[in-house]
Amino acid sequence: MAFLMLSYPERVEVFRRAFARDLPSVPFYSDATQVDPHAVRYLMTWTFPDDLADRYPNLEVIFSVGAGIDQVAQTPVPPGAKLVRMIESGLTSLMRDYVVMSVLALHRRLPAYLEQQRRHEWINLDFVWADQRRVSVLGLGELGRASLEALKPFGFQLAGWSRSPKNIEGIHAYHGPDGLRTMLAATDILICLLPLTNETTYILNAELFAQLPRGASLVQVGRGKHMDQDALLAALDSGQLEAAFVDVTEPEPLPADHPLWSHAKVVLTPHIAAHTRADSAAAATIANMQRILAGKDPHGLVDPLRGY
Ligand code: NDP
Ligand code: OXD
Repeated sequence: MAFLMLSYPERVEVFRRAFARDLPSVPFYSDATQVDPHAVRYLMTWTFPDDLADRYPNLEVIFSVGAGIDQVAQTPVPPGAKLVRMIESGLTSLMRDYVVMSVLALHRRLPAYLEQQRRHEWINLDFVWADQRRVSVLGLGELGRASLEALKPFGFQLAGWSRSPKNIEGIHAYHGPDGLRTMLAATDILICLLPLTNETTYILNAELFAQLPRGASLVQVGRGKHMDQDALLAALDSGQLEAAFVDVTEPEPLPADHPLWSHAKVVLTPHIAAHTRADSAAAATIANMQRILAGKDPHGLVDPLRGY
């Protein structure tokens, strides 16, 4: 039995030390040429090749190094193998920070003030009190819920949307297509924290933007393929949307001449909202391995039918 981790050396070293200390019964490898492919039962990686099942015929669990698993959605998983996405406190805290930063910046109209600064203008813009600002999250999973919890102390009116009904203290929870329509009509700042699936591809489109109140703003931290970028540009240019933080694009990076690079109403960041932290991810993975070895389902088990 072996655990093979394919990632960059600094991260691998942290995992190697953690496995040696906390799970010495599971041999840990990071060099695919050094391990008998038949012994590999557990694989941690970001992407994997199409011939995975032939290479590692006894694979039982594939762990994604990151929270998303859309990068492998089209790749065949060996029959019977489970797919597990990353749930770990370091990644969650980074996302929480990014969402709070961008929501506060949009709430206090930072993109408009930066534009005024570029024009050497000293003008007080209208503002809205936090308790009158409606902030909604698409996706009430690990990252959506943590972001909403972090926004609570500011006093915003908070809402979220998921596939299944939820009951979360202090949050208006909506679900399904009707719930989405109702939530959008009462949203000033919309955050996308959905997984990319067949159902959520291009969910941020002209029709959705039109359902938001005029002058709403967007934080796009899901995946590039969630958003029709031309629709975003049109909504910003028409004033339907006031501003947007965009962390994920299609493609990444954008071509040098793409209008999103220099749009005055857009803050563009290079897919840095969150990433996996080696030490906390190693601890979470070892805890998951202990669950698996005890015959339990790991946290973050992906449902192949739902696609997340
Ligand atoms: P989870 O799987 O924990 O949560 C997903 C949420 O989305 C769930 O609440 C789920 O509903 C909801 N959802 C899924 N499909 C639908 C649908 N069709 N309609 C309504 N709701 C839906 O994911 P995480 O919170 O861990 O991660 C979310 C995403 O964040 C990742 O998949 C990735 O795309 C993105 N991400 C971006 C990063 C960045 O740096 N920009 C870093 C890490 C992640 P239900 O609860 O009912 O199942
Ligand atoms: C992730 C990411 O999914 O970094 O973890 O986007």
